[in-house]
Amino acid sequence: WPDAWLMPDQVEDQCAPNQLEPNVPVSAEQMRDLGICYWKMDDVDKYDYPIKAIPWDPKDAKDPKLQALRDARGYSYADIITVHPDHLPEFDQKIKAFFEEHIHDAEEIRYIVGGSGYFDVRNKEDKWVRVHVKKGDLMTLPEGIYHRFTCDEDHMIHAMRLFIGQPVWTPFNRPQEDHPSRKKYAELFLATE
Ligand code: KMT
Ligand code: NI
Repeated sequence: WPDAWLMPDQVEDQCAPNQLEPNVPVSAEQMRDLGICYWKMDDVDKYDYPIKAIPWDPKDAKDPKLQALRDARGYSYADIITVHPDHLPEFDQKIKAFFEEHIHDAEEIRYIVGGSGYFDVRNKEDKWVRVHVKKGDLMTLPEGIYHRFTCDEDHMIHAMRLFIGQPVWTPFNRPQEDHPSRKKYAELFLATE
């Protein structure tokens, strides 16, 4: 599992690690309890993923582990997004939007094929947990979890975005307490008994 830690409520530089003083690590088990799934993928470099933001057919997956995951979970769409000022159109606007706290009405699936970055998710106490994803990490965030994304200090990430069916990336910014996806998440993962 990737490194993860608690964050302060407010940050000055979103790309800095922003650990508490002293650092409070968050375990794989705690992340699993929030509904996050994780796979360490083998040999990313072997499969030569395009490093530009282009659609990419998951049927072309030569990686048997990715193939198996796709089959098991029904992922039928994939593309590759490169978050870097020279590669992402409207970079400034996008990076700002990624860092707004939001939910989706579907699972968010990211396979990091190059670079690194931070996914921040809210834990059960509504505190930010920062997850440092790197090349080879495949992580899913469940439907309805409050989260955000930022580059780290290397300012470069290539991520395969997978989806079941026609992709919809629409973020619903917090608050969304009445959104069906949020209610579903709360019932599944935040219920007290
Ligand atoms: C998201 O959902 O925030 C993104 O797609 C960001 C880029 S994926 C590393
Ligand atoms: Ni998102």
